[in-house]
Amino acid sequence: MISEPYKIKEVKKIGAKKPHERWNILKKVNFNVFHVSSDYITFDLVTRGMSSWSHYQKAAYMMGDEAYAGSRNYIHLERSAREVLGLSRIVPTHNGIGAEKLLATTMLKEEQAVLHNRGRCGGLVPANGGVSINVTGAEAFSYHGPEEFGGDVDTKLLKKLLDEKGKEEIAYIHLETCPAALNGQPISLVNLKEIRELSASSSIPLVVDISHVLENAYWIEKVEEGGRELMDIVREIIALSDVVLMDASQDCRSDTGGLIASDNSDYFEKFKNQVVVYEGLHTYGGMTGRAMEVFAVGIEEMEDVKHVEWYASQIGFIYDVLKKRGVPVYRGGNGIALDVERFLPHLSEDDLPKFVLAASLYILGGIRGSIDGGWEYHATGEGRRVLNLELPRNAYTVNHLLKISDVISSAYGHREEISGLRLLNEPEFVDQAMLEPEHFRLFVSFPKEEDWREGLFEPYKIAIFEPLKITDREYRKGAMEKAGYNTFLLDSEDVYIDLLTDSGTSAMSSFQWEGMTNSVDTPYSSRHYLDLVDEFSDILGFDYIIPTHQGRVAEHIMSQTMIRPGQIVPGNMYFTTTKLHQEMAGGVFVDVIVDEAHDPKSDYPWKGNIDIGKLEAEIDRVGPKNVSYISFEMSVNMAGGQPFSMENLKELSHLCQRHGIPIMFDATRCVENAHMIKVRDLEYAEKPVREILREMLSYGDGCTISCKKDFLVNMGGILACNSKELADKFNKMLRVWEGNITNGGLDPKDMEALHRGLLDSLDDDYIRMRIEQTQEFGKKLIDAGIPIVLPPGSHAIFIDARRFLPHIDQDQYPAQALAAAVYVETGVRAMERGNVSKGRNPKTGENYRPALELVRCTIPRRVYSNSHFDYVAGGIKRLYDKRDEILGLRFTYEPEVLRFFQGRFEPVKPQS
Ligand code: P70
Repeated sequence: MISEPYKIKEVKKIGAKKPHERWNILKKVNFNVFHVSSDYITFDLVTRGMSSWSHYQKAAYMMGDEAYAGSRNYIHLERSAREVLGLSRIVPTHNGIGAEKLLATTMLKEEQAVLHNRGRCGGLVPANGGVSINVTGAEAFSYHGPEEFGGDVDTKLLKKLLDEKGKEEIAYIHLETCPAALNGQPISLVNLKEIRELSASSSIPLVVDISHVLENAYWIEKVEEGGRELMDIVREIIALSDVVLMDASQDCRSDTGGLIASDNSDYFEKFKNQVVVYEGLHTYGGMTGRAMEVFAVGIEEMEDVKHVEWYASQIGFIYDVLKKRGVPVYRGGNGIALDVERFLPHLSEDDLPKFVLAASLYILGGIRGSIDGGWEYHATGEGRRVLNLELPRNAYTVNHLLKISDVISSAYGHREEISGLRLLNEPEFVDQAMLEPEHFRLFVSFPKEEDWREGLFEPYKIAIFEPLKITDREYRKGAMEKAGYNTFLLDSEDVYIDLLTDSGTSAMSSFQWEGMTNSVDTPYSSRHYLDLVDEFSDILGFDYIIPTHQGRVAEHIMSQTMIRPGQIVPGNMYFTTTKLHQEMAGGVFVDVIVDEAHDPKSDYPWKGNIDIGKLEAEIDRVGPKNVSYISFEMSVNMAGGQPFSMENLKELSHLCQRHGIPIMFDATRCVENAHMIKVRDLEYAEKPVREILREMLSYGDGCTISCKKDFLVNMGGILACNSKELADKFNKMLRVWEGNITNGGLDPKDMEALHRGLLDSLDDDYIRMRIEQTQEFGKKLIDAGIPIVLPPGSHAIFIDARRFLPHIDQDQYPAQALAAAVYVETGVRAMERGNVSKGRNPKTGENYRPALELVRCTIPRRVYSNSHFDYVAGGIKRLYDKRDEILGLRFTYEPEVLRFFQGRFEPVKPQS
């Protein structure tokens, strides 16, 4: 699997600090990473409660009934455990420890032993007077790799102990699937079956912790049971156990929760009676109703095994990168482990190398490894040998993994300069340890600039994901036929990667959601409205900010207010809705964009510029009074997402000043244009995007914005200007056409999301990453020889269908045919922007046959990872290699207006 079986639905900011800042942060907490606040952590490599939820789980979180007894959520949890896992009798608990507590307090008597494969036991066995005995082979701590099943029990040793001690002295056998302390090394099915027999013949109960059962089943299928269904293996493991424990925060990706289950009615009765002592009632066990609901959905989603396959491939990816770079690393079921002894061989045990490595990775890259529990174990016991870096599920992208690998390999490259830490107190637990650098100096050298990959990573992690349906070619062929070869008519459910538009398709951030959750409802004035106006006015610099429900309404109001019938409206290439509203107001749109914009092969960097000569000629032709305003679009959509330059804008501003003509921007993609200026104009290289944007807008008189693009919301628009007289006119229309002047027809929640989306969009790291993603995707296509519009733009890549399919005449709609073929080949949805969109000349009835016959692959913000784009580029390349097979299309149904939305087609069979 090369790309995620999900898309990103909500993102959460991650800490971004510089190494020297992190050094100071770490010093304040006595060089113990456990105590660093998560705000300063970039990559928290611990799995418990750290995975991302599916959007169904997020919805479930809102559905807690919070009844004390017999809640609906418990009934749901009980049903999913039964139906998915075959567990007929469960007792819920507040987390994994809660489940183990019920086990230890009911099944363990003083001085009895617990035989286990857990690497390290928690404190519950000793706390209840028992002794834990590790029965894994000596091999377990040599960490070969998951295919070696390091979680296996030494069955000879087990048999010996069972025979010697018997059921008087042994309480139970406690196995973990992929024990975390053993770097998630799985246990084999063969071994499990042998243990089952031994435990049955000695009448000693077998307890299996299934928190990591999916990863475990993954390796069983790979090595022992090729071709078998993973869930079938999971259910077999469960059926082998007398008692099952589960921490909901692992395979089920919950934040909290757990359960204990047993078919044995005696055990079950004991758990049920004990749960009221320690956890809660047997129908909630210390979980909120909403936590049970999330857990229940998590169990159901275990059936979607492509997630565990993706998880394994992510771990494999990071492992392979590190291995190739010579770093001493092991691969486990739930992450990787670094071999401390080989990483820092020059340090002695007294130098506390494991803690030194943990602190170094934090300082160098904001990574926090997983170290908690008993101090002895990590400082002097088996645990001292490896530093586990667990990978949360569905939370990080390939860029994150590369960054993590870079930090680790950079630390490894400088390992000899790393010196030790020493202990200042006598801790019993890791969280108590206070450390300081030896020799009173920095114990790790800061990286030199050149040591770092230029590679970027998203300044956020995945908070919520949406699972995607993976379909095959045959299925998609049928779906495309059903949709009449028009990608607009596909069900989004049948689409794997949706590149139809970047409009309203962004993933919101938890920061945006936070504001929406605490919203007020009123159609009149609200803090959401007031904050929105303040923030936009401050950032854009316009005095009057008027919200609208989306962009085209702002265009309608501006056009109706500012255009006198017969006036011309010069602009840098048309946009459909903009031009439509200008014409409806009686204006005549005149395209004054530079010629390069119409040439897909030209790689001129400022294809969004206005040709000042052309414009002057127009002004001379009609006279300045007959020009209503200049309609100046940022990051010109139809030209391929092409920016204009600050120089061009300044020149335009001079010209318009002279003639008294207003400049009204379409600032829909203004942040992207500002970033392009930063990248392509040396004078602006060091300036924050926010400042560049402010300067750009200062040369104009007002703007319309479809906020559904750059401002990271799913709905919203803005109309802005500096003139009170104009604003009054805008508001007058707004009241009639949209809603109140205090909401423009927007839900207050959406205004709050917009206010916060504006702030999110001006994060320089984010916008750099966003545009780099588009550019990289463009480069991949260019390298594969695919003809695209040059240079790659900011919000989309446009494929030149004429050059892709030279054998198809434009009247057989090559761009339409190509968009359909891309879908069938890859499950990716793109949009036709060519002959079909342009329509027919009403006089002649002929198609316009425009110069640009394009397929637009538009990139939603914060939704897809670079892995997704590797997949898309690979698929388009495959299609390009068999492009001769693609047939032209003809209409079977052709609407009179905007035919691209509803039109239906069929392939034209070649004449033999
Ligand atoms: C797209 C979307 C919307 C848009 C725009 C610019 C530069 C204004 C608007 C309108 C949606 C779309 C619209 C018409 C045909 C196809 C697709 N562009 N200015 O996918 O804003 O949608 O909020 O009313 O790009 O490019 P709104």
